[in-house]
Amino acid sequence: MSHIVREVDRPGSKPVHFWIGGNRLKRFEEWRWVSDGQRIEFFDFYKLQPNQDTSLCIVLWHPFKYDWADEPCTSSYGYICKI
Ligand SMILES: [Ca+2]
Repeated sequence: MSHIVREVDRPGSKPVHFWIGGNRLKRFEEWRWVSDGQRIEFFDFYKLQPNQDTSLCIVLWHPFKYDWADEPCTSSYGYICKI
């Protein structure tokens, strides 16, 4: 993940959060990749994340040094389509 962070966190760039295409349909359900429905088997959530009932999508969260956080899927952030 460090190569992604280097790419999105360049000196002087505006801090932005990034969707990575992982979500779940309800709290306590499995996290899956939106692209193919595969179950996510590696997680990089920041401590105490995920932590919200209504946050069902995974985002690289800038204040957490781009560790993962759960956020409401309707929030407007940047996105990463393919690694
Ligand atoms: Ca959260």
